[in-house]
Amino acid sequence: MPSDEPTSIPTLEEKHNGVPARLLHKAKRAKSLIQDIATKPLRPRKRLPVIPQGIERSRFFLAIEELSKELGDENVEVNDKPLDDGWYMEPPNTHDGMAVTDEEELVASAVVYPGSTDDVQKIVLWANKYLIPVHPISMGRNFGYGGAAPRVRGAVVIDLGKRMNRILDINPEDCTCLVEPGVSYYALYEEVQRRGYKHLWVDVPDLGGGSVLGNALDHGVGYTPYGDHWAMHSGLEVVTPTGEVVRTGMGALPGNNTWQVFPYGFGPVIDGIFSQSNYGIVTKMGFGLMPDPGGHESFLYAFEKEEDLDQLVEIVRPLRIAMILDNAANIRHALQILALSGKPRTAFYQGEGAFPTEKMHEYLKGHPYGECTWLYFGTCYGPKETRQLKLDIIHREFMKVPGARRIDPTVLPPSDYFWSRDKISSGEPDLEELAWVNWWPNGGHVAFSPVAPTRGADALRLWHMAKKHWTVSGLDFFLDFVVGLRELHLIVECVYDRDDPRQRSTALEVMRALIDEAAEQGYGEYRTHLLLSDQVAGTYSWNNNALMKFNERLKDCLDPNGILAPGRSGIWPARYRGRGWEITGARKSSEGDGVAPPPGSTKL
Ligand code: EUG
Repeated sequence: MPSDEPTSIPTLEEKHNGVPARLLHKAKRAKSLIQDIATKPLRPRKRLPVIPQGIERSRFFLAIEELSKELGDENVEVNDKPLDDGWYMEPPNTHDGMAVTDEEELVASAVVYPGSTDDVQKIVLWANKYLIPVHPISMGRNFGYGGAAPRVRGAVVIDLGKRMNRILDINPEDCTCLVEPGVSYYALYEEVQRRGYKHLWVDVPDLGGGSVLGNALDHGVGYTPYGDHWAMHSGLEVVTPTGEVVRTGMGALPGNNTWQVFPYGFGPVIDGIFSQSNYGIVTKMGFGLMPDPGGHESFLYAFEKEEDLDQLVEIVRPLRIAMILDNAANIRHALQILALSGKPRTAFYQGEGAFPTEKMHEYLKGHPYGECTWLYFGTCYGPKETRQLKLDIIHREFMKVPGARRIDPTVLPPSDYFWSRDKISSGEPDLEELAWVNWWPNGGHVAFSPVAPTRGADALRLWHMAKKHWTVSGLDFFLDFVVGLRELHLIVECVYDRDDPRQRSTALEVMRALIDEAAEQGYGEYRTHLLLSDQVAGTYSWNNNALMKFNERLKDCLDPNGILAPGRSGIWPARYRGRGWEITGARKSSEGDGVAPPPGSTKL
């Protein structure tokens, strides 16, 4: 890692993806913790830039020159420098800063910076002219799922966020907003405060650096009662792969004043085909903002035994569906609490293999949370008398689990992670969640994210499945059971040293094994890493892959030249299909070109 001073961290005033000034001290601490143990060097690279398959080198440069003329030289950058992984607050836009394969595999040939929807159209038309694959990112912080990386090596990354980062509207009466791709949760929150809209909350995920628009497109989750980001959106503006511009919902009606208040408009709701897809580039998106409910109170319960998960989840289901539990449940495995200290694993244990459970319990004895296996972080909303009714029911129900303990927040120090969850659950984005990536030097993470019904038996089955692979892999997993409303998303984050090829390939292999094993038992992922997309898409195979066939028909119709994010969510355009681009697990990555078709395949 380059030896930057932690003070070089850009703030929101300086950069669209910077850190709010009020969190700069936390960012400095996080960065220096990462730097303290970083060992991964910048490596020299060969024959740059990487050119996408199917185009001559000289023609590629000609195309780049033409685009530079259209957008301005300063808005087209060839990726010919060493791959600097940066860190969360200073993420790369040329590759995945947490690569789980050889870092050269998923890299851009160039990055372009549109300044308007017009510019995005120009880029798309250019890509069609030269048959160059393009890969849009909002802010590139899709960490654990591929970051900023394109699936097709050498694709041109369209970094939307750098210049398209305006908050176009915040409406304090309707409680809505309209944003461009480069608006982070940090930026939106700060702007709401700056305008003095104290009654408006922004629903924020565990970390606030992500794009509000991008997170919703990827079906991200937050922790106020408005936690389902996709469900809370209203209205898109989209550039299609052939360069048309479409507004969805009420946005199609000229002169409307309802774009952000009624998501459906008239006719088919096409918004869905632009989420987790490669059918269009979303340039504007509207959202509902929750009014301050008049108070909130966070709570924390600890559960002793692994098997308690069964009873706990059975208790959670009816309470959550009835919205007595009024934000997304966050049930964490206690090992993550050790990692949230920001200390590396070696500070707790120097041995090989999965972290020993006894060790975890030993350390927790000295922690304010005490010895336990699961922790439930939750929040109730409303004025005292309203929320107390809910808190009392929750307490009565949770305490039915033998050994359950309520942890009194008033005894927790102000620096405790609990207070970070309390902020996030009341719409204030934070930065604490980063700490666990430091479990290993050069820490990276990749997620296995299956969906289950909120049932004890399912939660337990997924836990046992994860635990088996955790033990065998020898890497550690951080588990988070998040109950949206009726469904449970289990998030298993596998952490690794991204400069250790053995750990990286173990992490990827264990993800592949989990995806297959989960599918055999009827579970599918809600989101996945771009290298695992083909495999996950393959598990959604009902009726002879009818869904993928439909997706492919849409793709070929909307993107006849197959230029937009080929392979995204396992959807390959006709030009690429059946030529060896799909990675389903049988093929191992190889140095440098493991994501392109193997030798002997039909070229594009
Ligand atoms: C997290 C949550 C997610 C996800 C990836 C990570 C949080 C980790 C609820 O969805 O997909 C602490």
